Amino acid sequence: MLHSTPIPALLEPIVEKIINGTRISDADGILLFEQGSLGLVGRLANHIKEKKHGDKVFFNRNFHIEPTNVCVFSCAFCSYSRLYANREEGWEMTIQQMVDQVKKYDGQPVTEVHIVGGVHPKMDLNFFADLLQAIKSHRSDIHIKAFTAVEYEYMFRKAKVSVEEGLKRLIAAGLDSIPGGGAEIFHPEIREQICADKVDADGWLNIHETAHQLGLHSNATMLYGHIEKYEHRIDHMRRLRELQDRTGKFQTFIPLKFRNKENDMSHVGESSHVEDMRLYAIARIYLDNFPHLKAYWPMLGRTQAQLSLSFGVDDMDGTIDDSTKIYSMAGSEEQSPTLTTDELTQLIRQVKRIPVERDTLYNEIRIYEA
Ligand code: V47
Ligand code: SF4
Repeated sequence: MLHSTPIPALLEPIVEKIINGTRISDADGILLFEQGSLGLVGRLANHIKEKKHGDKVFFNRNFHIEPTNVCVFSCAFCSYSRLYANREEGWEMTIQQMVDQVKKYDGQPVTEVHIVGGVHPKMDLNFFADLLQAIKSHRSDIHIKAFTAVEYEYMFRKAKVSVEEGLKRLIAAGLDSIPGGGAEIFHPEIREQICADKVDADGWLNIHETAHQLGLHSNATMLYGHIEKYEHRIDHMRRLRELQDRTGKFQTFIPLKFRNKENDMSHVGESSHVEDMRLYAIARIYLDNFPHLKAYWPMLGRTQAQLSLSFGVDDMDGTIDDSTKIYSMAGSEEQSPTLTTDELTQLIRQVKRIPVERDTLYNEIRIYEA
């Protein structure tokens, strides 16, 4: 596979490990970030991706609901939230308004609703349990992937319930799985500078571990390309890899490229396209126990997401409609993040991959012609 490529002597033992399917160490991961060329890490990641999924690239049909952009927290990278004090600039939806959004998809073959928003002090555990129940009573077959660990930590603390109790209550109301947001960068050196006041690494990981123990699957993200160093990325992925060794219930790792418009970190430059692809590739190599790696095209841009399919990515999220505002507000080139299924499958076919529509749990719904 790699015989025609000259490999720097320092990286030879790491390449050997990867080809033999042996886990790489943290030091190996850092060395790949420091010394691995785009061509080398890309080919290695592609080798792993093809071993796991062949030429398949997954996507799902989903839509977003964002209950509010009012937030009690003040993450420096966030272009989306409006502090509670300034909430005249924000929106707050009622349960009825959100059920009406679900109704817009009546008769359409969407399989998932992704619910995520700011942390509004008045939207509590009861409100969200009622919301989930109302959605399920209208459409019982839809998979509800809802709320980040940040929202849960606040919701459960306010309701004075344990993580286990809170999650059980929401599962009874209709919760099916948990999205990967709020992870940002776990290492306190960085977390304290970019999102000091919200749930910390242990809290985030504990919520996901408890969810896994209760039978839910979840995803994990990493906000990269700002002030973090390579060792912080590896530290972040190590914590996820360790938890995954214990539970096996993470489905997808989703690197989120930091976008710098209209937030308190606008002075920080954005990562280059080459660095984005190297990150995807090294994540695919390091996270050997994660089944899937997702390129979230509304944040990355659709052409970059298409390119990432040669760097270890096997999932392109969904055909999201324009109800999500987080990314356009942060300066992504995707100002109206909508892709029809035809457009998405076309992007996948153009790079000689096979589009596969999946549900949230990666059951295959339809394999398209190559
Ligand atoms: O946690 C906020 C990120 C996340 C910016 O699980 C930013 O399937 C870049 O987690 N630049 C929320 N990123 C979204 C999220 C997600 C998205 C898609 C799919 C899934 C899934 C999860 O958005 C936040 C934060 O990391 N974010 N601001 C910004 N300026
Ligand atoms: Fe609030 Fe989430 Fe924005 Fe942080 S990233 S300020 S928690 S909406």
